[in-house]
Amino acid sequence: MDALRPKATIYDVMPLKKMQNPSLCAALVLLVFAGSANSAEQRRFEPLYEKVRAEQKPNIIFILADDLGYGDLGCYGQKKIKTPNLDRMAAEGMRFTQCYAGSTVCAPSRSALLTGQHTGHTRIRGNQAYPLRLEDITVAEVLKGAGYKTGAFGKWAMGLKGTTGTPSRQGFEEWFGYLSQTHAHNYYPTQLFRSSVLYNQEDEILPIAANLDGQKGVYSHDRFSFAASNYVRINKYFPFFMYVAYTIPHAHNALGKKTGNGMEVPNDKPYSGEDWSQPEKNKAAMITRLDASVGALMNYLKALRIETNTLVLFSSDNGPHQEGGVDPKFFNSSGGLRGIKRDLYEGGIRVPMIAWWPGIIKPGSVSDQVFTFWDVLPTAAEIAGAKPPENIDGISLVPTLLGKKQTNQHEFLYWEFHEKGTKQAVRTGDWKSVRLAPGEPLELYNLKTDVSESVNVAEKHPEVIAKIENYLKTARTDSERWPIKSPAEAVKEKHEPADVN
Ligand SMILES: [Ca+2]
Ligand SMILES: [Ca+2]
Repeated sequence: MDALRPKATIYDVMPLKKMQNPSLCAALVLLVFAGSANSAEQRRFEPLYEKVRAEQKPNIIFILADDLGYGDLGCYGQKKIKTPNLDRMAAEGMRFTQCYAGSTVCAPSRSALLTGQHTGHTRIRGNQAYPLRLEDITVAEVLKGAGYKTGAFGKWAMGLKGTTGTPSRQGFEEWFGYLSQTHAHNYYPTQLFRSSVLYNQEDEILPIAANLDGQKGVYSHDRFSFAASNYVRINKYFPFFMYVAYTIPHAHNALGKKTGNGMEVPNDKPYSGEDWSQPEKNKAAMITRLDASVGALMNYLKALRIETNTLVLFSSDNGPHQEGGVDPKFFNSSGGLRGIKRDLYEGGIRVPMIAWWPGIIKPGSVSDQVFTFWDVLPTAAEIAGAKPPENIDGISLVPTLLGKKQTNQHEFLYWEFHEKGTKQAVRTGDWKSVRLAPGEPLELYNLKTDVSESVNVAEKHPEVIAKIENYLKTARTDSERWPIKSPAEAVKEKHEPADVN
């Protein structure tokens, strides 16, 4: 696997910038633990943010889990699966209770994340292979334009080799991972793809000999962690944006169909002795392994002394699955919310979100600010001092991260989902509305009093329904590939639904 190990480069002998100065870092760390939440302290945090930005543009890391539910982490109420590092990340940073993924499955969720547009506008609105176009502006392109180094590792799903949607054509200078999401189901692939400006490679196939002939020599997740820490080390003297799209705890569906256990992981530690089914033990082991990887990266940022200049965001692309032999109820993976992956109820789209930035984000904060995947691009752009594209749906959440009042708020949030016909959902204020098929009545729930969406109150609030119907008139532009369809029309279409996740 030495081919994957970047050689020492000119970057490694460049002088330290002031932000890497140990005494300044120590001063910042002292500030973090200095006081309680009051406005005087808040006034101290703000100039620090400006000072950090003035020294060097802050690094931004986005870590994405795959099908991790709202209730799968200890800091979100999980009782059985151990996630000490993510819990620590929340204790040292800000935990969001109302974060929404872009969609309820992989590809459209990532399209919303990367383009700053919800599924009424973003290019990719379903899981079928369909590439981003060159004119689609990604967060990587925005940050690259602001002088950032850009790298992505893991699962891509925004375009196959040879299309306009590959990472190297969408702003990422360094890339290593799976281009196809179906390929990404296999945790022991015999090959992966790599692109690199540094090494002049574009979607070159990287054979993994250790996995040939059914061998299980290299677990891809571990290799992505390795690539991520290398990327940070090589780019530590530059502002960088790194997107780490892990595949845990997604099921290996084909393996699951064959053996009944698609939860593929090197071992089931530390759950081997539990009285659970093997797929559930493996699922827990996968999540704990992911947790350890995130912890190692946080420790590495501290060891490199760049943690006070690096915002790390951790989230998941959609709710928990019922695949590979697991039952999402077993660990209460939806965290008490209604529904799972493929639902537009909260369990399908509400996800964990932890923001960590020692010295800038107040430790142990919990925010009920609504945070959507399409807010990531404008938030990152503001931090980088870049101008976001005009046709986005997101808003910058920098004020929230800094503990300031968030005056800019969404009027409404929107999702559409196109498997077995089109489903739509809207959230405005505390109201959440779901339409299960075109022409069906809107369901209405008050999330403040009924977060599990158990009582449809549509008939009692015609004025809210009228308002949401009005939003729906302007919420979307038509998509050639994903028009609004009834279930009957969807059945007629040959290539839908594809068995990809
Ligand atoms: Ca997913
Ligand atoms: Ca582009």
